[in-house]
Amino acid sequence: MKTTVDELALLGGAPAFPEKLHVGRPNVGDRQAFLDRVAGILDRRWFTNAGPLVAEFEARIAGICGVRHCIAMCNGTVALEIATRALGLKGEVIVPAFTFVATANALQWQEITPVFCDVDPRTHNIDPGQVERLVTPRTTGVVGVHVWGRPCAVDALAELCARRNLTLLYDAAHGLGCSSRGRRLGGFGSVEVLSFHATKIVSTFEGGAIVTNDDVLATKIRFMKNFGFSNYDQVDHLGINGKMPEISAAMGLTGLDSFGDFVSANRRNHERYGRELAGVPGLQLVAYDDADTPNYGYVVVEVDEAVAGLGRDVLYRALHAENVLARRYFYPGVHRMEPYRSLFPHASLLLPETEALVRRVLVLPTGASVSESEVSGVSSLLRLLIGQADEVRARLQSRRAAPAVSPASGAGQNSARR
Ligand code: T4K
Repeated sequence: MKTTVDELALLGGAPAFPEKLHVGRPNVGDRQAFLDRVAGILDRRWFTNAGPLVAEFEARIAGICGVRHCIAMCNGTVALEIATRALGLKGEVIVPAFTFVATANALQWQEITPVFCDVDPRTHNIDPGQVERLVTPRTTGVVGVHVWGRPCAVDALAELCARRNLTLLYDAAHGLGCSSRGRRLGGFGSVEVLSFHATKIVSTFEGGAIVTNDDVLATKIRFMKNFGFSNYDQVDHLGINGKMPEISAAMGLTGLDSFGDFVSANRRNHERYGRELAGVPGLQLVAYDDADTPNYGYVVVEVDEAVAGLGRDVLYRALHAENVLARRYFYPGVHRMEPYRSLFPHASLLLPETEALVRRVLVLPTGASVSESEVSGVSSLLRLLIGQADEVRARLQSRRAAPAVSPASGAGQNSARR
């Protein structure tokens, strides 16, 4: 464990971790169970198109979400696109600016205008009060995102959308197994969309799903993700290829077998970070609401530079230099990414909370492959950095002032610049 500023990799010391420690390292589960399932796929010679493993995976996901239908897909982004198309959204759709870019891209890709909404700084989720102010005659829907698996203000959004005659759907990419006051994510709005990307708590390598209680919509979505086919030779809707292959379902089922263990590992890490970072000035671990059931998939801290003495970006660089690949999700905000930055150059004026949040948030490594001692190691680095913030700042300043010796020498050569 490092105890002095001189040891910090940002200032020329050796990295604390010999291997890179990732935020989104996949959870694997029982390797042999996965390989057995793969052997079954090869034996059956049935690789995709409504295979038995996909059907089993869909049934288990529907069970977890407490809904009647799950339609598995090739990824969460295509699932969002199919969902918005199946729901007939057009014109303008209101989305939070604090989300992964895929939420907005799924709309823009279909020439639906994403209208960026600010978030509640406490929950990081779309603010229903702001949604109301953004509704225009062209608005057809609202996409809530359960950021970090923390449920949106589902009741307020449902009331608002019913009153304004808007379609409500949710991007629940982070939300598998989470619930809001005893009500499971997956059953809110017209549909909810899940992601099973490698970085998600349950992975299918790439993958996603639409879950819903609407029988008619589910049938339509099922056709749409298979080119529109409703039968041999019969196409009833414009469709696309959004199918999940069997090998992905094999991985997903293997992950689901260990889902409880993954949640426990995440929870153990989250609680350990909580204990280790308690009382560190200017560092606030984002807590999950007691009334909700989270999957603890993300460990998120907010950095208050005025109190910590160091800004989020210095901590980010310092951790990267130590091989801790913390992430700044969702910096700089979707509204500041192309094409939105050019299309809506003044969007930030309406997004003060998002603008502040994207400069404060740091996501730390967790998952079943991250051990408690690694959590301790990351936490001790943050304690050292903030505990010695004045010294770190002074040293960084003097390094900036000093003439460079050679491009490869000195601090930061291990630090990623992303
Ligand atoms: N909506 C929301 C709210 C989302 O967060 C996402 C995806 C979507 C929709 C869209 O769902 P999908 O179409 O992806 O199913 C990552 C993921 O690629 C993305 O799925 C996820 N959200 C987002 C939050 O994180 P990047 O750009 O950060 O990916 P990347 O390659 O930098 O990897 C993230 C970390 O995970 C790195 O530290 C490396 C590590 N990693 C990654 C992979 C792929 C591994 O250790 N192993 C791996 O195999 O987006």
